[in-house]
Amino acid sequence: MTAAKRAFITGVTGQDGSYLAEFLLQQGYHVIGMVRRTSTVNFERIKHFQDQITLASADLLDEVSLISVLREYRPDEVYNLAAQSFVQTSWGQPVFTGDVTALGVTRLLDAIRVVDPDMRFYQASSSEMFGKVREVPQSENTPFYPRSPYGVAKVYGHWITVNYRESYHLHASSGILFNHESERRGLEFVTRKITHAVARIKLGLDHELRLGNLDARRDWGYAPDYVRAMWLMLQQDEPGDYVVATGETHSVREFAQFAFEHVGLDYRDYVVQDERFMRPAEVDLLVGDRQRAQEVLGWQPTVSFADLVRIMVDADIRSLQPSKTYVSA
Ligand code: NAP
Ligand code: G4F
Repeated sequence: MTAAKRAFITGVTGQDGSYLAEFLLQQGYHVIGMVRRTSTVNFERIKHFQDQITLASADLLDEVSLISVLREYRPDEVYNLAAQSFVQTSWGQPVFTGDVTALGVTRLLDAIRVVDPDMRFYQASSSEMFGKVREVPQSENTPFYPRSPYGVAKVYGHWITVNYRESYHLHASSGILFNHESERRGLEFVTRKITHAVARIKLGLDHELRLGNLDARRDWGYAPDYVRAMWLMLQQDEPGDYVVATGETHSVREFAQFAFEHVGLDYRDYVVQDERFMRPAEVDLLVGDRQRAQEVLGWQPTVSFADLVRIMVDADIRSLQPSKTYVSA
């Protein structure tokens, strides 16, 4: 019998890390999830399978800790999902964002180079790198024009991955993932902010939802689909970069409209525009061209925009009203 493959995930406590860990467990992997020290435990997203994975303590800010955990666990595959991932925060904390989201990638790549350059590497690149878009739709060949300290940090992380691939022949790949959401999405991101507010309003717990730019457009997919693409990239003979997207774009306004409609309400009665949630520089339109991922990886999304909104609203209603059965409009 061959030994189970070992996968090391940074950011395992986050949305994507939790779905990727579950996916890899289903594939028979031994999963090692990297966690950083916190004063209270934040294992909400992984607690239902925590006993099936190994937790390893380290931090993207500390290279020695990364070398130590890689030496100890000797993974076959390393998935770098950890980041300061909230765009709005990156203006308030630009240096910290650069340290974790940009230089953190170099620390991890360098740890791989030192410990075992045969480890395969996945970098969580982002459609935020396209920013003020140079073409529509955006593909692997579209030039980057980031519009936030977060986007700039991700461009650095992307190119240092390419550089280590070319300099040291690492099997290092980047997934340029467009926005992907789920019932595990952080409450500060606009989709979950909307679905959580819709649930609270429907249940009589709130009366309004304050949002920023309603006209921004995103290519929104379902997170469990997207972690499958990460794994597929590391199963290829050759490393590479792939856009992962649905190919559809919708505005924040449409997301709110669909979410309120799902519970029989009109978003115009509840949504209030609030300057506090506007950004110093906005990414107006994202829509991805996933042709390469579809042809080479055989990847395509399985959840439509309308179903994504429904899944998230229903989950928020269930979580706020766990003892009752709710029938949506
Ligand atoms: P998320 O929910 O915000 O999770 C981020 C993870 O990073 C958390 O587990 C967090 O740990 C960890 N982390 C932050 N700083 C760290 C540090 N210094 N050392 C170690 N761990 C640290 O993000 P996500 O939505 O799952 O996204 C996963 C990755 O994909 C991120 O790199 C993000 O930038 C990128 N991405 C996301 C999307 C999307 O639409 N979701 C699209 C493109 C790219 P704590 O729990 O301790 O805070
Ligand atoms: O949900 P958001 O905060 O996501 P954003 O900025 O697109 O970033 C997410 O996707 C990226 C991939 O493209 C990831 F790399 C990144 O880590 C993160 O996961 O905002 C989406 C849009 C923006 O245009 C924002 O201005 O929604 C607009 N928006 C309008 N009102 C709002 C709000 N965003 C938030 N968070 N809160 C609002 O009240």
